[in-house]
Amino acid sequence: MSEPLRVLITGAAGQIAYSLLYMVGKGDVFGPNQPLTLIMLDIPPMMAVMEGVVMELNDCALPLVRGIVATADEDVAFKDIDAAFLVGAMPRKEGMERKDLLAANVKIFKSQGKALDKHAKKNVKVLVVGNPANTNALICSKYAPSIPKENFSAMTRLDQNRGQAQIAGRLKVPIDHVKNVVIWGNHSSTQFPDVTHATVVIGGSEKKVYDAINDETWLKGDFISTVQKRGAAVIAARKLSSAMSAAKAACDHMRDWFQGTPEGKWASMGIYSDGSYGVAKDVMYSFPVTIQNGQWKIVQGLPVDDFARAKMDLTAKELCEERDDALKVCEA
Ligand code: NAX
Repeated sequence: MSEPLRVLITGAAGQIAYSLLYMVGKGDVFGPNQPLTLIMLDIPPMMAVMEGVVMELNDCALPLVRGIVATADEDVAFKDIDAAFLVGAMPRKEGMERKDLLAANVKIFKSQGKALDKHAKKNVKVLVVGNPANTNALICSKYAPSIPKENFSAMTRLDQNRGQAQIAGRLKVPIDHVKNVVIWGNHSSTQFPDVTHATVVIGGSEKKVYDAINDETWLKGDFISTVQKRGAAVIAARKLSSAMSAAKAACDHMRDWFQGTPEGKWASMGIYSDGSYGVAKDVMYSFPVTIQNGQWKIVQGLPVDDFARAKMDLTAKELCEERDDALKVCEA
């Protein structure tokens, strides 16, 4: 057995972390033979709650968990970490404008970027879940210049999973028969869930999702808006935002990053844009990727029609605006 990996989960007293800690601790991300030290960060008022979560984690009796550190100190939390799930963020409060939320969260991710730069291993892999996830990941990376930009990412895997679930449900096939639904852009309502390149195994053979569903109006209409608005629909029903599904998506994202994407399957993740597909540079834009040996590569050469182009540009524009607003907050 190898040395324990040091894995940080922030927002550790929150609802996503409550599912995520268990999934990571039982080996869903780093494999069944990889021991772990779980490091939990939250803010001082949440220390008592976090202690309760630590009690429960201990009581889960997870053989891979060799140590637990629960702290409110970034200098402790980021020390020598191999992987970080940055979940903790300020929730939107009543009466708060979008820009107030952005400002509050940008400050958190600026501070955590600095802590990463100072304390983390240089090959640390960082997944930002806390919203606005793409822009938070960008800010975090900017304040951690000693860590390669490729090591920062934002989560759009929940959107991908939501898209695949919609298709599998409509075609009444198991979820793993659907692959390569792509999420382009921001994890927000401007994201573009794209099934143009997706396939499904149905009746024993692989078909394009477009042909299997044969309903362009739905695919270009309700399908897209259902995925875009799924988070709001869960809040309306549960009176709480997505948590179990967000934790599962974070695990899928990090597992693929560490262990690679299966042959022929793509994952969508928010990554530092190199300008592929004519997307603006210097934003964290969600692209389809394949991953080998811990390195992602954007899937290149997919045809982009006018419909897709317009949607890809709209979400890029929003990311550029978020970036500019966030940088103003950082520099103020
Ligand atoms: P909760 O409010 O349940 O938990 C958030 C936790 O973060 C709280 O315990 C809070 O004290 C902590 N926190 C706040 N500031 C912190 C700081 N500076 N350092 C460490 N911890 C800090 O929210 P939860 O439902 O767990 O959601 C967490 C974040 O995920 C939110 O920003 C949410 O919007 C975002 N989401 C992102 C998704 C994605 O697909 N990218 C989907 C799910 C989710 O909505």
